[in-house]
Amino acid sequence: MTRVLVTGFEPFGGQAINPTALIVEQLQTVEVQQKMEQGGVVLQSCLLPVVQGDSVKSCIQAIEAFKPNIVFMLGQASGRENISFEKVAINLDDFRIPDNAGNQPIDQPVVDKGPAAYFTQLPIKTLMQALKQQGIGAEISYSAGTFVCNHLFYGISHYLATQTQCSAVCDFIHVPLLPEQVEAELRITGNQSLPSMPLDAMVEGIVHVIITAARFPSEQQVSAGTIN
Ligand code: PCA
Repeated sequence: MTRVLVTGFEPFGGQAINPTALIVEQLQTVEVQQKMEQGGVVLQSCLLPVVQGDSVKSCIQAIEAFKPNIVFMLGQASGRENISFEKVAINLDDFRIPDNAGNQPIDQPVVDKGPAAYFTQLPIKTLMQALKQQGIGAEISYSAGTFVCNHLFYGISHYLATQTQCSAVCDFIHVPLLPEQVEAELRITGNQSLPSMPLDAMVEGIVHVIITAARFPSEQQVSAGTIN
């Protein structure tokens, strides 16, 4: 059995909901748990605060208690159209808005004297193709931003690379807004016509990603490069 930990985030930035909190809730249903069992997966999920430092600490606690083989961290990315697999975590906090505890670091490292970046060890192009074959929009992203999602991705990548008790691999996955968030986001940010994805598609996609990743497939040699 492959042990998979999935994390979601609380709402932030003036939104009342975060799709990843709802996804994490849906992953706990009996129906999903049965699919996981059939797919050879022991799944645990938890919710993290959108807070510098605390998000990483809570996730490390969950890792140490559950001892996963794979960690998927989920976050909301307003403006993204597809489920996006993050390739790279950078050692930089440069928060556009304060986090949920009021922290707003500017140009600070996530980890003092840590390496500039970590690449995910998971075969994310294979995972992307698996989603596309299901008819779910998916892409590779080469920037997780410089807010709490990147902070968590970098913090956990660094933790897994530097400790010896747990040999898990991790990735960060950004999801679009839910349709019901688009109007609120327009009010909050003034951004018009933001793309969205229904919750059912997100849950179906994340379930498929977990079961595919648990087979530890090899990476596909396809280009997913972008110029932006
Ligand atoms: N998205 C934010 C932090 C929490 C979340 O869901 C981000 O992309 O950094």
